[in-house]
Amino acid sequence: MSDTGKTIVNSWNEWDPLRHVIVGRADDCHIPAEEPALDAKVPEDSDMRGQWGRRPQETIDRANELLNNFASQLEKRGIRVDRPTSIDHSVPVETPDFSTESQFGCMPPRDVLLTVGSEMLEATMSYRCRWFEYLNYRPLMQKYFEEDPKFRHESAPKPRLTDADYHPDYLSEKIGVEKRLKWTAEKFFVTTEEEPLFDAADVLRFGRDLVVQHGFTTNLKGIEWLRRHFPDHRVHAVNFPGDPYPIHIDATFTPLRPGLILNNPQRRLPDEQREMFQKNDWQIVDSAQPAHNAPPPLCYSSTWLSMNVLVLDPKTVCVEKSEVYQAEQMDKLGMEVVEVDLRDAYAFGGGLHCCTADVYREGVCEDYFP
Ligand code: ABU
Repeated sequence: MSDTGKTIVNSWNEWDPLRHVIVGRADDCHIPAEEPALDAKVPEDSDMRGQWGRRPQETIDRANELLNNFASQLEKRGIRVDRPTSIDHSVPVETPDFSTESQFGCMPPRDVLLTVGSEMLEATMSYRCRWFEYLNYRPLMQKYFEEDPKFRHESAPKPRLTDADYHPDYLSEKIGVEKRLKWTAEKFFVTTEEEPLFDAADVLRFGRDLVVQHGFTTNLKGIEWLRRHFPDHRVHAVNFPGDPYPIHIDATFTPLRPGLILNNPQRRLPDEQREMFQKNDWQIVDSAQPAHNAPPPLCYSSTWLSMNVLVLDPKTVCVEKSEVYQAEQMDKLGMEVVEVDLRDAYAFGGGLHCCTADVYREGVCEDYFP
């Protein structure tokens, strides 16, 4: 154990100056075989339907090239970057309750790791293929544990992910967007309330307040588990009825600095959930439109990865290079834009926020909503 007493892990929000971050790797990423929660997210007209197996090597190499370049860009700005250690993702996930043919990958870290202050919490996850994904990050967790005497390494209870965790209505081939929108407006999602489930990327950190999306990957029991796990925080459940495939909050609701949030104009936060922001004079503005009409090939995510930006400090933000409308909006909002080429890595699980996980941001836990 280090006797230097150095603080390695500290991050309370999405915008304080970033000093240390994890950037994912595309190594050995797989398109997993069909399974309930994953199928519900794959858009009905997607080129991914019915396909699975290891991703083509040339796409893995290209994604790694872009992720490595992004890591170097951050390092050149003085930010320490760590990378996961890829496990063999071709190994099936087998538990007494289920089995899948392969895993997913070590992208994107934001889905798995939630940093709150000096704690890094491994999420339960809700896809069977992602059950062992935390193992890619264990060497880093061990290192932080050795180096930082205050680091809290936590793991949420592993879920059983039996069929009881998923609503069978979502498993039919063609549901149609209209019905999906009706269901999501009614908060009828693919995951049931069988046991606590959450992905870390459904959580946004605003100091004392955690804002958590209730959707496909996080259920109400998962939100309640977070509430009990973080007793000094206020945990708020939000949902975005305009999203027919609601997973992960970070292409929907993007805080840029204290007092300013971008909201996806197709996935507006309902009026009754805006109260805490309005009462404290926070502005929620519609984000710019994406620059693309469709996601890249074999991509789970929507075109709204345009707003999946990484804030480096309250005046500086990384925006994907081709997302010209988003960059223009950031400029008008007074942010310095750092362009990052990442679109060819989107298929591996997301954009600039997704493909990172905070380790250290300057600052302390503040109350922005007194
Ligand atoms: N992981 C963020 C993806 C959200 C979206 O597809 O819009």
